[in-house]
Amino acid sequence: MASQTQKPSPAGAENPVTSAMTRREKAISKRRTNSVVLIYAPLHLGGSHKGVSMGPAAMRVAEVSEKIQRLGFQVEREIDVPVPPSVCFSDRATNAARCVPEILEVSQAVGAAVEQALADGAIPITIGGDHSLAIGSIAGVANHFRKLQKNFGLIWFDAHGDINTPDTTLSGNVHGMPLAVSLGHGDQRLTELFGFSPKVAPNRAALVGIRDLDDGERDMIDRSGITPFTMSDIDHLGLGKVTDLAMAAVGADVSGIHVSFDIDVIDPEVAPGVSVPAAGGFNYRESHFALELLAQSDLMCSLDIVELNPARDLRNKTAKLATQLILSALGKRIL
Ligand SMILES: [Mn+2]
Repeated sequence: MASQTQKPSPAGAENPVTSAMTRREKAISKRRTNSVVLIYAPLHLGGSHKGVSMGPAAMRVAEVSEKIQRLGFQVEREIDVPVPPSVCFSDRATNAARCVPEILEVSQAVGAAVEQALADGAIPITIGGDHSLAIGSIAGVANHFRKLQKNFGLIWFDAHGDINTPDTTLSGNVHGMPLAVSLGHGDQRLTELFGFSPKVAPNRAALVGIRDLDDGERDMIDRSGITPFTMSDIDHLGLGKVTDLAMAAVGADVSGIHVSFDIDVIDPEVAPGVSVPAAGGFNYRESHFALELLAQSDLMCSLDIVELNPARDLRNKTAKLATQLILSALGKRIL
């Protein structure tokens, strides 16, 4: 009989299925919050590719809100940030930095929404749109922690440096400048958003995954004092180790880490739906693993997912991946 062949479990041994459930329950119970606010910012004025304005719609098609709720989170609000018309876009007369007043208007709205979400105890997730929206989201995070007299760290995942200024830019596109702006360099109308600068100290900022830099950006990375991790570093050490090092570099004495995730950090074979693809990026599992590690640290306070360009995507593949990456960042686990 089966009952005679079954040995009683030795004391202390756990059923692997039961212990797996316990692990998951433990992970959920130690989350910093069970609330999320989704901020959709279909901003395309920072780059030359209008398709990024369809990013929020593609993420809704991929059911980002429903999937976050299925993971056990409350989606408290879904905010659609209005974007001004793109008449500024053809204005090459001010090509040092195009569409600054319009991007500033969007940044103010994004920043206010992010700050309010943090004040309400939620994780704001800003879905772009091009990367210039991070000027706003990081300003909102900075304003929140400044009022509490606390610090935050910044991990910026990107194939590109996004650290140009009007003096170094080759295109005038502000989506190549938001990291510089957040560190206090560049157009003063942007750096002075909410009346203080810099938004983040360079010793609390890391740039991960870079492989396509302008010459001016190389100098700026050297001079800025941020901690860079190139794709060569990732080849050498692995992305798990590099993510640990990035968290250690920015995470001393902080109450949270803002993650600004440009989908172009992923290899275009895996994530084709981006505006400025660069070969040689993260593979599928690496992309998830970096965000899983951040989730396990429970340090991520806020997240940007940017540069999704559905006009270049294949059957919404990249939006589906971006949705799954958000779930990994929020703590979705294999077991
Ligand atoms: Mn970027």
